[in-house]
Amino acid sequence: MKQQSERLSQQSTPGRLPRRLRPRPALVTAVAGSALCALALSACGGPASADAEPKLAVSGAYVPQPPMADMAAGYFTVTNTGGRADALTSVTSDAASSLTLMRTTSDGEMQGVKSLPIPANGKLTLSTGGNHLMLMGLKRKPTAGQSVTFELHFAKSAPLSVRVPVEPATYQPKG
Ligand SMILES: [Cu+2]
Repeated sequence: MKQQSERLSQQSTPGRLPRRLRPRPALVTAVAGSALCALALSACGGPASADAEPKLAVSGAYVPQPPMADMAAGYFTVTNTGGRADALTSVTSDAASSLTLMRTTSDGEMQGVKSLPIPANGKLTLSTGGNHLMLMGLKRKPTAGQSVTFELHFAKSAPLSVRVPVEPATYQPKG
């Protein structure tokens, strides 16, 4: 009966609380919110070994404003938090008729490739001087402040559509 009497005393307490302790509804909402966050975290952040599928996300995508109107480059990172590898097999865009995945060899030469690997629990990075996307047959010259759309196609995962900002030619990505 101890619990019941505590509950009773709690119920009767608010009326006697000093004014500064009264905004209880806000407090209750905050607690419920953090409980939901904890649930979501435990649902999504489980051990990778229990997850035999690739789980992909795209970040840091941009197109530097090209010097000429016939060719541009695209850069982005694909992060795989799943326990299975995947591969980027092609990219399509509303901005260009021909997009080619390229890698830069150790001699500094560019080479078109059919796909780029995305390791399990790893990432594929397209960045200046390394792997990149070449856009040819531009429908119009991409200008800083605009954006284009990339649709990324993968060997296993469903395609991902990404809105990609056009940055000034001198843009340096952070990190
Ligand atoms: Cu290239």
